[in-house]
This record gives sequence, structure tokens and C-alpha cells, in this order.
Amino acid sequence: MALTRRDLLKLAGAASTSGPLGALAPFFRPAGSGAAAERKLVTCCGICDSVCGMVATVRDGVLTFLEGLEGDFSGGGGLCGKGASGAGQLYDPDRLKYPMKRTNPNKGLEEDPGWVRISWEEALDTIAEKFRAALEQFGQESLLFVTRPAPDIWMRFMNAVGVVNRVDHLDECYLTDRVIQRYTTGGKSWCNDFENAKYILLFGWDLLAKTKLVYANGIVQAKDNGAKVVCFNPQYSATARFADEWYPIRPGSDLAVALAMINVIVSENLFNREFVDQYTNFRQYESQIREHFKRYTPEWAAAESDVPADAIQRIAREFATRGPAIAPAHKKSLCANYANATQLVHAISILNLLAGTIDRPGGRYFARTIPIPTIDQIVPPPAYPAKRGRRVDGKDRLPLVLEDGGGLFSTLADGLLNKYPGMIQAAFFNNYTILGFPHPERMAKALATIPFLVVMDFLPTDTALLADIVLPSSIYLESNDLVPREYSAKRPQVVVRQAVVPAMFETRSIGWVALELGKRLAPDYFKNPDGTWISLSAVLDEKVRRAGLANSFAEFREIGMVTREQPFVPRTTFNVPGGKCQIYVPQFAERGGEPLPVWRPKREQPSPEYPYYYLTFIPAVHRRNTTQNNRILNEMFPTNAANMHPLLATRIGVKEGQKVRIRSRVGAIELPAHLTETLRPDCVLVAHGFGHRSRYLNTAGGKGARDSDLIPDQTIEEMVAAGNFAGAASIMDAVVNVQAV
Ligand SMILES: Nc1nc2c(c(=O)[nH]1)N[C@H]1C(S)=C(S)[C@@H](COP(=O)(O)OP(=O)(O)OC[C@H]3O[C@@H](n4cnc5c(=O)[nH]c(N)nc54)[C@H](O)[C@@H]3O)O[C@H]1N2
Ligand SMILES: Nc1nc2c(c(=O)[nH]1)N[C@H]1C(S)=C(S)[C@@H](COP(=O)(O)OP(=O)(O)OC[C@H]3O[C@@H](n4cnc5c(=O)[nH]c(N)nc54)[C@H](O)[C@@H]3O)O[C@H]1N2
Ligand code: SF4
Ligand SMILES: [Mo]
Repeated sequence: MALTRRDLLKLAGAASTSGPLGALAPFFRPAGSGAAAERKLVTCCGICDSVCGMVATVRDGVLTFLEGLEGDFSGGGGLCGKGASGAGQLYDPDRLKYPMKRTNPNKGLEEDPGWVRISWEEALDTIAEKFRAALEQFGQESLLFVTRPAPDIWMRFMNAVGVVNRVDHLDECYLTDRVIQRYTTGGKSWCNDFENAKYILLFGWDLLAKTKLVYANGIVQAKDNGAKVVCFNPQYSATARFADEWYPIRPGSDLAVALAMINVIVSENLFNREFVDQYTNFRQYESQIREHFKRYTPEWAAAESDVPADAIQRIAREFATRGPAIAPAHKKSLCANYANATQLVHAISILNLLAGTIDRPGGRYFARTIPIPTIDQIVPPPAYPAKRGRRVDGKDRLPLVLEDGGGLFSTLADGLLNKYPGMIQAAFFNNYTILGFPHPERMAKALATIPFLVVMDFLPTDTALLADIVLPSSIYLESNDLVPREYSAKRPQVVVRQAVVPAMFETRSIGWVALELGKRLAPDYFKNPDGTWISLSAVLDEKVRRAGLANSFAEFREIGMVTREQPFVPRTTFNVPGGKCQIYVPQFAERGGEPLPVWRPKREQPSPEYPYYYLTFIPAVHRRNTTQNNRILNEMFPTNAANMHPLLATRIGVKEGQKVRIRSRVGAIELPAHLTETLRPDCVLVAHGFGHRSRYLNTAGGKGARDSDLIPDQTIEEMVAAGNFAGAASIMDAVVNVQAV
């Protein structure tokens, strides 16, 4: 994987002029970088869903600087550390550069795959041949796609082939919220209207240190506007420091607090009567609701959560009466951390309904977007084949999850190893890695049982080490696309994503792979009506035209962004059965759940063997498992540590920097202790995203430990038994032992 001289120059060019590497410039400055042709291109960041507008400076074909787009509401004209350091990702010398196949038949993280470079032609032909053979011999259920449901041509490919087993990470993130919201409010209410909120209740979400700028900027503005911020978190997080009140809640017990707050608000009749009477089913089920929550007293909740009863009572009253109040939606903290997340998300949805701010100023809005036609609308496909076969992740046992479409990372290993061994004959991993799964060691073992595995990534990850064929992916800075903003209700917007440089080496997009595999495996679905092959750029042009953005993508590229300002009209009928938001959800009862949220403890409780709670977090300057090899970001945050309170350190007899062994029922890791008073003394906190083992990751490889080695994966039966009917992965639900090494 040697670099050419030209590549090195490109690399050097990026390094010498981008801000954070300035200090290294003398070592990297390329010859003759004097008089240069410079261009500025408007595009958007692709690292998180904030999709901040940005301006790329490109000099002599080399990306030299990324900065925020002035006037863009999403990034507020700025970029976070990850966004600004994109050049470190683009010019990562370890990038996968061309397709490769393994020559060592033995698979394992310690095995050298014996990679040999092959052509795209050979790679695509081999994949098509293996997939066809699996389909013919073993049927649709024998293919596994571990990938997001995007882009639309990739979905078209999977539909055309009849893929039954597509699995994605949503159970680790927002699946539970999406399932619950479908029946309580009628959709994803993710546009948190912080600017009009006067009371903000945060169950864990550390949004200031997560740097989704659109939200982080929003809450700062809220406080400037006089909002009160209350934060529950076992950690004295960045957001906790910013909040007016912070409670070091016991891990996994937010549900108790939320249930008790509902009790206070309902029994004292403090809810927003106008909204609740008109737009929810409260009155229809009033007696059941009142009766149900009575048992959840603030005193009971205090005993479960360590949040004082009088605080719970007062915060509940304030939340109901000092609004507009919001308990914002955001992904993992609420939805995926613990096995009781299904109940927690339902309870929080009820709190927002009682405050009367769903799709109202200061609350959770539904997104208003500019619709962009899909490829299937532009070039209608022949009828897709019916999907027949068993679900390897077992999600057919959770009816509400099954109808949602998302997948289950957390049960995949059990499916591959125990439930359906041998069922999966060929698999395609795109844009995912085993480090994002609970218990990656087990996932690696499970993947090694699949006879033919393709991994598409931009880096030679641990997962790529297990692949039979590795495909090099281009990244967001090398792609052309239209990106609708999902977090904006008041300003429907589409922003351009454009390749600021041509795709490096032989990297390709997943859309291109979909088309090429489609031509080989399901050609009828990839033709225009006149019999010619579909062209990705023609489809993009047509999307631009039909969405009314411009006459072509080239023209839209010049425009950069289209906003359709429109007066905000609050929703009065909701997309739920009966048209009214549901506090009491009869459909949950019909499909294996409870109509009202009930108390359930988290999965794992401290015991004499494992006395401490285990917590993980994502550092502000990293994107989960993607950016640790980015030299700029690695310099800022190179590795992880075992964060613990000095009291805990004293108890186990360790000092700052001394190595400790953290052990759970499924694994053990060793890390240096970092002493901090910002954590409950019964918790150990470890940053996610480290512990890459691939020897081809020269910057991140071998640094730190995999936090998820301590986190058990689960079986579908465990999820059913835990009442986890909206599919939470329980991605933080572990208890551990800590000892000096
Ligand atoms: N920089 C950066 N930002 C990101 C991302 C990224 O990769 N990098 N990813 C984005 C994505 S996909 C997501 S889902 C979000 C995740 O956003 P967060 O959920 O805020 O992410 P984490 O860093 O995992 O934060 C976990 C926090 O939850 C606290 N916590 C743990 N257990 C409990 C509990 O029982 N109760 C309460 N109240 N708090 C608890 C932890 O102490 C920690 O502060 O971040 C988004 N923003
Ligand atoms: N222990 C633990 N596990 C967690 C979490 C946690 O906090 N703790 N957080 C959970 C959450 S909230 C989420 S959202 C998930 C998500 O996690 P993922 O969405 O899986 O994100 P990453 O873990 O960063 O893995 C992304 C992979 O895609 C690759 N990649 C990046 N860009 C591209 C690209 O353009 N093309 C291709 N082909 N590949 C690319 C990266 O190199 C990496 O291997 O992780 C979850 N898992
Ligand atoms: S918040 Fe940071 S990572 Fe997310 S889109 Fe904006 S600049 Fe990119
Ligand atoms: Mo997430």
C-alpha cells in the first residue's frame, strides 16, 4: 500500500496549510507551493447529521482549508473540530486505495489477510458470482447486508435482489424513539426548538460535548434567552456544567424520575389543558392514566435514582408550568443505553405531551423538508421480488420493530452463531465496523463463520481484516449529492454536497457499487425505459430539477443551498391512529408491550462480583469509530482511559496513570486510571472509539482499549423478556469490577 510521490505531495499540501497542523508545516511543505490557483467551494460536512455548511479552499487541486459557511443556521457559520479536520480523513495515508482480496484462508483479527490488489472488474464479478450462487442455492435469506438504508440506489439494489436480512445500527441509536414516536406523536419530532424554549430537561444527552452544532448552538441560545436547563447525568458532563441544575442520577434510573414526574403533573392537574384535551387521548383514558401513575411517587423514584424527592416534585411542577418546556429527543442517551429504554422513551414522550409542546414553539417540532424525489420515482423499477426468509437478527419477534424497518446490531452475533448457524452464506458490510457492536470479539467470531464477506470502508479497519474482498470507499469530501436538513422545521432546506477534489486513488461511492452490482445481478432494475443503463449523474440532475432547486446539479452547485422560508403552521392532526397524540397506546398492548410506561430496572445491577456501573461516552473531537486515525484529531484525543472518582481509586488502591483491569461478565480491558471528581464514585467511564487492532491503521492501531469489549450483546428472547419491545440495544448496560493491575 505504498504512496506515490504525487499522493505524498497532496498530503503535504493539505498539512502545510490547514490550521491545526500548522506547527508541522516546516516538515511537510511541498516544493513550489508559491503561486497557486485557488478555488472556494461551498459544500456541507458529512461527519454528523448537523450537516453544517462549509467552504472548502482548494489550491492546485489540493484541499487546504475547511471553514464554516457564513450565515448558515446549522453550524452557525462555524465547524466543530471534526468538521474542520476533514482533510486529515481525506488525505489519511492509510486509506484503502484499490480493491483487494485475501489470500490467507484463515480468518481472525490476529491473522494477516494476505491482501492482494485486484481490479474493480474482478472484485465486482466475484461478488456478483458469490451472491448469485448463494441466492440460487440457499435463497434470499442467505444474504446479509450490514448497511444503512441509503443511498436510494443502494436500497434499490437490495430490493431488486430481494434482500431479507439488512441490519443497521439503529437499535444502538434512535430506533426506540422512532418506534415509540410513531404511536405517541406520529413521527420523529427531532427539531428541538431551543430558541423558544424556557425550560429544558435533559436526561443524559451531553449535547454541548457532542458538538452537533445545530443543537449545541441552540441550547446556548436558549439560555441566553432565559431558559432554565436541568440535567440528569451520573457524570458532571460539559452540559451538566452549563446547566442551572445537575443531578448525579444513578445509571439506568431516569425512567423512575420520568414516571414520578408524570405522576406529579397528572395528579396535580398541572398539564397544558388546552393541548392535552384537544390533541391527545388523555380524556379517553383518563381514569386508567391517573390510576396507573399513582404508584410512582417521588419518594419511590428518589430511592431508585438518588435524585431527591422534593427535587423531582419541584422540577415536575416547573416543567409543567414554566414553559414552553421540552425534554428533547436525541438518540442514544434516551433510546439505546439501557434495557428499560423503551419505557423511558414512552415516559418522556408523555412528559412532552403533558407540557403541550409537540410541534409547538419551544418544543419538539416535526421536520419540514423540501421533498427530493427518489430514484424509484424518477426511473420506476419493475415490481420487486417478494422477500422470503428468516430474519437473522430475530427482529420478527418484535412486531413494532419489524414494521419499522430498522435492524438489530445487538442480536446479530447470536443469530449468526446460535440461532441460524450456516444460514448466511455471503455478507456485505458497508460503512460499519465491529467496534460499533456490543462485544466486538464475539461479532468477529460470528463474521468468521460467513463463507464470503465483503467490507467496504475508507480505512483498513479491524472488520476489513476479516473480509474476503475489501472495497475502497470515497468519502463525503469526494461525493456529489443533495442533502435535506432533517433538524429544521422553520427553514426547510437542501444543501449541496460536492466533491471538493476528485475521488482519491481507486475509491468509489456505494451508489456506484450498487449500480455496477445491479448491472450484474438484476439488470432489469438498472435500465432506463430506453434500455440504456441508469446514469447516476443524470438521476442527480433530475432530482435537482424535480425538487425545483435548479436546472441541473452543476447549477445547484453554484447556488449551494436552497431555503424555503414558510410560516410555521403547528400540526393539529397527528399521524397516529385516531389523529390525536396517544399517551395511552393501545397498539403497544396489542403487540407485546404495555399501553402506559411501567417501571423496569436496567439489565445489569451491581453485585459483589461486579460492584460498579460502566459508562461510555463519545469524545467531542471524534466521530465514534471513524476519526481515531485522523492525525489531526488523534493528536487532540489519542487514546482512552479508565475515568474514576478519587474515592474509587483510593478504595482499589490506584493512583493517576496506574493501569487498571476492568472486567465485566463478558470481557476485560486494561487502561490507565484517570482520576476525576466529575463522576459518581460507583461508576467507571471509558471513551468509545479506541482499541483498533488493525496493523494497517498506523495512527490509531493499538492505541487504547475497546470499550465495547465489556458490553454484552443480547438475544431476542432477552429483549422480549425485558419488555424491550421497541428494540433498544442496551449499549451501556453493563456492570464491572475494577482492580489495579
Ligand atoms: N463529537 C461527536 N458528537 C456526536 C457523535 C459523535 O460520534 N461524535 N454522535 C452523534 C450520535 S449518533 C449520537 S447518538 C449522540 C449521542 O449523544 P450522547 O448520548 O450525549 O453521547 P455519549 O457521549 O455516549 O454520552 C453519554 C452520556 O450519557 C451519560 N449517561 C450514562 N448513563 C446515564 C444514565 O443512566 N442517565 C443519564 N441521565 N445519563 C447517563 C454519560 O455519563 C454521558 O455523559 O451524539 C451525536 N453527536
Ligand atoms: N460501546 C459503544 N458502542 C456504540 C456507541 C457507544 O457510545 N458506545 N454509540 C452507538 C451509536 S449512538 C451509534 S450512532 C453507532 C454508530 O456507529 P457507526 O455508524 O457504525 O459509526 P462508526 O462506529 O464510526 O463506524 C463507521 C465505520 O464506517 C467507516 N466509514 C466512515 N465513513 C465512511 C464512508 O464514507 N464510506 C464507507 N464505506 N465507510 C465509512 C468508518 O471507517 C467505520 O469503520 O455506534 C453505537 N455503538
Ligand atoms: S457538527 Fe461538526 S461533525 Fe457535525 S456536521 Fe457540523 S462540523 Fe460536521
Ligand atoms: Mo447515535
